[in-house]
Amino acid sequence: MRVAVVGATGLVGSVMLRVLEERNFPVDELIPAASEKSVGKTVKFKGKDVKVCSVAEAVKRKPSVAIFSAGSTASKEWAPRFAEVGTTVIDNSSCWRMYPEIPLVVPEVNAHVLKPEHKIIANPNCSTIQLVVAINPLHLKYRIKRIVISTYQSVTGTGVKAVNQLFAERKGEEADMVYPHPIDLNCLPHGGTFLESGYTTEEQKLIDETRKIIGDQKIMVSPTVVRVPVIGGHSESVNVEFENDFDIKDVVEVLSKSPGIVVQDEPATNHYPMPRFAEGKDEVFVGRIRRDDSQPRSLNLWVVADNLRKGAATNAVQIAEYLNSKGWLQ
Ligand code: 11C
Repeated sequence: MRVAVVGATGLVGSVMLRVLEERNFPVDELIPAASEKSVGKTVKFKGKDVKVCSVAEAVKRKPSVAIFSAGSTASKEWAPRFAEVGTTVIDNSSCWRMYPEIPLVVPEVNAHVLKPEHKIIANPNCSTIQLVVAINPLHLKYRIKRIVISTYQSVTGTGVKAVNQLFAERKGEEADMVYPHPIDLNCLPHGGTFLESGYTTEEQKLIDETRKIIGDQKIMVSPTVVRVPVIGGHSESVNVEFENDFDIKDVVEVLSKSPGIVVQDEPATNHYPMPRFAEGKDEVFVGRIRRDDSQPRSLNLWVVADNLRKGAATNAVQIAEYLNSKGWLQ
């Protein structure tokens, strides 16, 4: 199989290469592509140096699958060109996610929406992916009415320049400012850009993408996105109100048996999910599972995942694995 990784030199692109290697995706030919300034550089794949080519060159090589992590502008321009030559595109940007005809997929939740004719498939936003992996099994059993979510998002979600800002500030060096404020020893209630509604683009994605992936437009979502001086993963405080009541032991059992979830919930030994320990892992970690006594049929959860892996690269590779298992990649 010929596999193109578009944006191969970026933060998510480099994790994508590692995930393809680790999961032993059947790559016969890797086609790392990036913007003109990176053409000619090399990336390491399975112990070999592979030359980075232009995106136009990657299209010419008609890959079986192209996994994009190069931003919305590149996806808008190039995804249709790959699709025209028969390549299936799995796109990490927000560009295609809300088009009704484009599937938005988290394999544990809605792989069933994929069809052989889909040539562009959208990978959701990182904070949505970990949320829906954790709550969909509970939705299937108890039906979700409303979610109140506050996120604690890693600077890696913004990109390598944000990581550099954090560490420059920490060392007392002059930092290139990616955020409008210092990020070290601080929290910014600001992810993405502000919309007229007063919400941010990151918050709006949590509303729209959650409904689309779970397939229920009636679910109410009340989000607050916060950027925190953390690397390793995004954390989420999630309050869920259900239509039907639950038994807390059953909730723990459902979560423990659901694919992609690891329950870490032993308060007596201070065992709960944390981004430092989610880093490098593919699962979604769920803990602090407790009834919300302030209103009926409501539950509190703490949900953590590595935003570059399950939140981006791993989810994209899992989609590719699903397509391959069906024999839908050329
Ligand atoms: C963040 N979730 O942490 C973002 C990064 O729509 O795919 C990914 C943005 C997106 O800032």
